[in-house]
Amino acid sequence: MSRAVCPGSFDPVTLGHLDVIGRAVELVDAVVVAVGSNISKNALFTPDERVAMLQESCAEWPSVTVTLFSGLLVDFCVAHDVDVIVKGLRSGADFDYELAMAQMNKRLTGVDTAFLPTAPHLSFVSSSLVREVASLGGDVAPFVTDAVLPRIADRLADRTA
Ligand code: COD
Repeated sequence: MSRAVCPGSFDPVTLGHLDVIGRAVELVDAVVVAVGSNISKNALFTPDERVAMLQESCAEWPSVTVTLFSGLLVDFCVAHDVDVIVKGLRSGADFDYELAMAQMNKRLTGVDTAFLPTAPHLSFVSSSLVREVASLGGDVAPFVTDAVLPRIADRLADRTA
């Protein structure tokens, strides 16, 4: 059985992430979506909240499981029998950043990384821009699922209350 991991911060999950996860579903038997549990200063959602949003967003794919991870991604891969890391590439900047990580991960434990080119209509979508646009009052409905949208609004309302 082939198993891939789609790792990320997912703060919050966007349609760009889901496009990559959905395409990974077509390529392997099982997909583990691994949510990094490090909390950055600018985080909008807790790791557990990100897992919950991903579980809702991936409910249509029975072969997808969502879990938290901490520490090295390659250690997670060994512990969960992951054959391949799947990442999305939006730009040359993504490639430069991801290439070194892919090579390091390969060197550490032999796990390979497969890159999926972003869907053109989602190439400009990132969690950080969604957070910024939403926090400044812009409409992010085209970039996230119907389940995620109200959670962003609620969280931002809590922060300004
Ligand atoms: N279209 C296509 N792909 C997209 C889009 C989009 N619109 N948006 C995001 N993606 C892709 C990204 O390119 C990335 O591949 C993935 O989705 C996740 O993106 P983010 O932004 O949610 O997550 P990142 O990039 O912050 O996650 C980084 C990791 C947590 C995966 C990374 O830091 C990691 O592996 N950390 C573990 C520690 C470790 O092992 N360190 C050593 C590395 S060598």
